[in-house]
Amino acid sequence: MKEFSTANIRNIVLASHSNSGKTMLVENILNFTGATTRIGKIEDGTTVSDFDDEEHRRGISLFTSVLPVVYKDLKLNLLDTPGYTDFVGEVVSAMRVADCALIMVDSVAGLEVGTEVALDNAVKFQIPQIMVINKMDRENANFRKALASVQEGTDMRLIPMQLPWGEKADFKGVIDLVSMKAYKGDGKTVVDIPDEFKAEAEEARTALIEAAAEGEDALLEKYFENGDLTPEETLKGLHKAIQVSNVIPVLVASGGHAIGIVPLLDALVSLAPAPTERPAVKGTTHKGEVELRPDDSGPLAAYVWKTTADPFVGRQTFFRVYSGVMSSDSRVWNANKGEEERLASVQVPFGKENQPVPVLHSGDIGTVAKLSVTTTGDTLTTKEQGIVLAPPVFPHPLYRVAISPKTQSDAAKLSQTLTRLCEEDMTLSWQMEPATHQTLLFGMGDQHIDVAIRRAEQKFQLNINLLEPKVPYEEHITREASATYRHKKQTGGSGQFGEVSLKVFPIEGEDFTFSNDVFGGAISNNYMGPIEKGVRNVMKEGVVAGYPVHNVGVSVVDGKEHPVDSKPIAFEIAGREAFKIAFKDANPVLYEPIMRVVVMMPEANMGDIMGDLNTRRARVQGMDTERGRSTVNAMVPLSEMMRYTTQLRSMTGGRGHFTMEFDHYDLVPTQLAREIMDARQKELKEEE
Ligand SMILES: Nc1nc2c(ncn2[C@@H]2O[C@H](COP(=O)(O)OP(=O)(O)OP(=O)(O)O)[C@@H](O)[C@H]2O)c(=O)[nH]1
Ligand SMILES: [Mg+2]
Repeated sequence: MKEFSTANIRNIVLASHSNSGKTMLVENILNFTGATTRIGKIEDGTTVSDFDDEEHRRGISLFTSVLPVVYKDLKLNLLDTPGYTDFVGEVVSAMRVADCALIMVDSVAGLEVGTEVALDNAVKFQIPQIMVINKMDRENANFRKALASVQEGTDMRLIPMQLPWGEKADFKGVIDLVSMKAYKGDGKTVVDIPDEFKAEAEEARTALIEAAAEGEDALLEKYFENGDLTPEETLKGLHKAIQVSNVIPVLVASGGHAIGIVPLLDALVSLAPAPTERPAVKGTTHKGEVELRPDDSGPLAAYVWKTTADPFVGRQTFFRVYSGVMSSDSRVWNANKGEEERLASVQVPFGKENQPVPVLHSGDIGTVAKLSVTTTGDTLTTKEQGIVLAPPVFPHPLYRVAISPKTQSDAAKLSQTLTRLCEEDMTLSWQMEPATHQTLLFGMGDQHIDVAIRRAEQKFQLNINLLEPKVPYEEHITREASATYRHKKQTGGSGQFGEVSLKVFPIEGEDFTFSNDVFGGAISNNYMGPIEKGVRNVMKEGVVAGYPVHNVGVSVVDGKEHPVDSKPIAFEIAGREAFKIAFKDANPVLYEPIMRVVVMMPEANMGDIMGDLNTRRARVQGMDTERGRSTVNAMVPLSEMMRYTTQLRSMTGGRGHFTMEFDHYDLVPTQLAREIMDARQKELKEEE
């Protein structure tokens, strides 16, 4: 690929609800511009963008692909994101580095949850937007209806820049409201607007010109004077308007059938801002804040927005240059890690391929292979400058599963593989839960987890079983109790003897205290260590429900020893058993983690959500409704929230979201605690 300088680069993210046709639009654009010689299909797993086996298996995009398209001397870096909710992390990371968003809408479905997510993210990242009503060839396609439904769901102003030339099976092409011409099929053939569309086109053009005039004061003045703008002025105005106002120009296409490709590409070229037109980017250095402009002569600052780990291909690091240039065969400084990285060759990504180039200019997106310490969110810069660019805020993964390695060899590579998988994906995380001895994997939903597990299997040969995650309950006691236990084994050989009397009592503020309160030396001091060890071991495993013991004081009050048979192990066992008996007698209870939960949903779902929260033992602490969106704050036990991700999605048609963080531990209601304890005792019996 030839070299493109900053002014000739456009970074455009494609975002929408799943299935709106992003990947197929890109596929057809690639073919139309001569980048490929054949058009792949989703169903056959042959598109350039969806190259991963898992994407083929599922027939949807799972990862963002970078597809540069050369058109009219510009390089359009198209970032094809997945629309399926679980993979929203990919959308967030792509939006972080894009200068413009192409929001796609299915002409039959109209506004969908994924449309809202795409629009919300574009607004959050403050990138100008262009919309396409796509799949206009579909049975039941309805441009006006789709447009109206999206308009209902957003404060942005949707202004058609094109109209469909026919609909459904009769969709022939696109009527362009700037040139006031009709583009047939892919758009290479341009004709006059057919008579029956003329009136509609004139009317729509007026609205478009008005919106364009808002882009610049000079244009607005001219529009007031003449009542019109030239096509050049209209494009110039729209180009500005999408950057400074809340206008979204709306295009029309049938990407999968290559209808409307030329007018769409033309619109992208005229409307999408160059990197130089975007506001300066803020970075931090040890000297303070710096403002970066996409300028080759500026200090190097390249933000790493994506990493892929593959044991065969090696690690691929995707970056966007915000200032300076990235050159092959050079050294850069990873300011986050404080280490130097050697770049062999910088590359231009094209789906799964990478083409080495000597240099990538400011504003461009590229990859580099086999960096050693760099991970997503890092900044590559020079040691002198040490610039750091902030990563975006990713949604918290709240869907949890427990996993266990299938074999010994899987166990050996478990933590390393999980760490690598989580490095690739900022919405995936893992941790060991000491209270339940489980390895937990957190993701955005069941599909996300499923993909991660399959990747672990296929890429890293790590085989894992899925388990139900356990709630990290705690065992506490509520009153004082005492017990004596004698451990005695004196038949044949060397014997064992130890007797311990101890007292347990609830304490606050501290997890555990242990004191030697034996009078008159009934047992010698050096058996205290083993007794404490015995107690501590049971505390880890729990006594009544299999969960760790907390907030317990232990006082050893008496005991007996034998001049020959007493040894540390005997006292360890006696201490352990005495503790268990006393604990059971001290009215044990369970404590559970209580989460601070915030649920956000459309107002219409409020009643259902509140009703449902009630069944989850929630304590609602406040609610609020603003412009059709409601928010509920509540304290809810974690045990009731284990599958909330999926349940909330189904209650709200995917429009509900929630956040959740640990707040405190609280008492489990007696009946429920009884059930958990009984289940554990049954399990222990079965193990015997
Ligand atoms: N009728 C019609 N079908 C289309 C068109 N474009 C794509 N499709 C089909 O719609 C389905 C989804 O297309 P994709 O391109 O994978 O949609 P996407 O937006 O990339 O979906 P995600 O990757 O899940 O976000 C596939 O079966 C396509 O063949 C179109 O213009 N018209
Ligand atoms: Mg796709």
